[in-house]
This record gives sequence, C-alpha cells and structure tokens, in this order.
Amino acid sequence: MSELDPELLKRATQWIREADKVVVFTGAGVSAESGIPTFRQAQSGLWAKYDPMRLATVDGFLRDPRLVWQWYAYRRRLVREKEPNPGHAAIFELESWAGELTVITQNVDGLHHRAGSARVIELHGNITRVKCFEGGHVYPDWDDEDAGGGELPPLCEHCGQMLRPDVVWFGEQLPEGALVESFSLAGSCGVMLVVGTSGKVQPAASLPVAAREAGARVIEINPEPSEITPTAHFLLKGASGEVLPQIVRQLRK
Ligand code: BJW
Repeated sequence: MSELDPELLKRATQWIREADKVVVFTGAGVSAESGIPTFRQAQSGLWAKYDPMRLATVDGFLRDPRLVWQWYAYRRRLVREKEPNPGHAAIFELESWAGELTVITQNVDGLHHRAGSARVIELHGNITRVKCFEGGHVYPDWDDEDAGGGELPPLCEHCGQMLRPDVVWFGEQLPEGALVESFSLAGSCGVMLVVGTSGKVQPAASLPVAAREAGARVIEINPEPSEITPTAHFLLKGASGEVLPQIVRQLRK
C-alpha cells in the first residue's frame, strides 16, 4: 500500500470538493491492475515486445493484415476476460462527490463504461468495435467467435472493404468531436486528475497543459514521475487502484 503524504491527500480532496467541473484524464496505467498491459513500461509494456509501426499504423496493417487482425483479436479476448479494478470503481464513485465529472480516456478497453462511469470520452477509440477501412460502417461489440474466428480481417458486408479495429493508430487523426470536447473541458474544468499515463502521446498529452494554462488545479496519480509531472501541481505517487480509493475514503469523512 502506498504511503501518501496526508497533506497532499487532504489538498486533493478539498480541491475536488470545491470544483464545479472535474476531468479525470486516464491512460493505460489505470487498467494495469486489471491485468491489461500498458504500452511503454520496460519489459511488461506492449511496445517492449511488439513493434508499434507494424501493429498500430495503417501502413503496418496494409503490409500484413493477418498479423494485425490476429493481434487485435487476441487483445479483444484479453479485454473481455478482464474486469474493472478499484481504480475504475473509485473514479465512478467520484461522480457523487465532484460537480460535473467527465472521464477522458486514451484507453480502448471500455473498462470505465463497465465500471459505471456516466460521461466517458474515448480519444483513441474502442477495441471491441471494428469498422470498414474507410470508416463508414461500424460494427459495435465485435465477436470474433460469431464471425467465424477467422485469421484474416473479414470484409465489410456493406462495402466490401477490409474490416479493422476502431482504434486510433499512429499518424491518424483522433475523432474530431471527442478532441474538441476534451480541449473545451480542459479549458473550463476546476480540477484535472491525470491518472496512469506516460504523457508521451500527442495530442492527448497536451490536455493537462491546456488545463493548467487555463487555471485548473492539476493532480497526477502515477507510481512513477511522467512527462506530465512538471505540469501538475503535485504527484500522488502510487498505483491508481490504491490512491484513488484513498481519495474516496477521505471524501467520505
Ligand atoms: C500506472 C500503474 C498503476 C503503470 N496505476 N499508473 C507532436 C510531437 C511529436 C509527435 C507527434 C506530435 N503530434 C502527433 C505526433 C505523432 C504521434 C505521437 O504522439 N507520437 C509520439 C509517441 C512521439 N501521435 C499520433 O500519431 C496521433 N495522431 C495525430 O496526432 O494525428 C494528427 C497527425 C497526423 C499525422 C501527422 C501529424 C499529426 C495518434 C496517436 C494514437 C495513439 N494510439 C495508441 C494505440 C491505440 C490502439 C491500441 O491500443 O492498439 O494509443 S499508442 C498507445 O499510447 C495507446 C495509448 O492510448 C497511448 C498512450 O499511452 P499511455 O496510456 O500513456 O500508456 P503508457 O504505457 O505510455 O504509460 C503508462 C503509464 O501508467 C506509465 O506512466 C506508468 O508509470 C503508469 N502506471 N501502472 C497508475 N497501477
């Protein structure tokens, strides 16, 4: 269990109580305790084992659709087997204590929705959805078994293009509505909690900077300092599944 500075914990809860609008901006670290690997951690991160240029770019997909489709089918299975953890649950519970609360997530695993969070913006898509290559036809809650569990991407029944996961790959634009709304919330929130992200991927990593520049109080939760740390007012150092429930307990007092 992380030993948190009680003064910082108190300040975090006071700031959350005082804010009309709270944003919780999350990354892969919030799902790590559910057993879903992060991307950039040495050894355990996905990018330590797999090449992102082969697996998470349009060029990589077109070069080897079978490899990319199978990798995402494996990860879809993994995500479905896993459950939200105490960090997701605490973020849901924060809704009762904060003013309007929105989760802005870079995660594609859907675990915030499954934990009950009401307002979730998914910046990098959702791995359980697939879409045709041009993106016009979307298939929510894709089931690989129902679709025959094939090794190659199936073709869209409407347009005949190859299907691909509905996630944002490197070099692709983020969904415009989600991005505009996220920057608007960053510019108007009183508090932003930044949880479990390395802050290395743009444009998402600019959200805490936008929030701080607009006058928000920015609190980071991460076992390690990150690219966000210099922007945050302070870091609550520890795993999100331990730190966030402590914030909720403090709010209940
Ligand atoms: C814990 C924990 C615990 C561990 N509790 N915490 C400006 C400058 C430079 C480059 C660019 C730029 N603008 C755009 C770019 C290019 C690129 C980019 O940012 N590259 C950098 C990496 C250099 N960005 C893009 O291409 C984006 N598109 C774009 O900008 O379009 C416009 C454009 C187009 C063309 C040209 C120019 C501009 C798209 C980015 C898409 C990212 N996609 C991925 C894959 C999604 C699909 C999939 O899942 O397969 O999204 S990559 C991956 O990284 C994934 C994540 O959402 C994202 C962020 O990772 P995250 O969440 O921060 O995870 P980690 O692993 O990095 O960190 C985990 C953290 O958790 C660590 O800090 C741990 O300590 C912590 N932790 N246990 C709490 N228990």
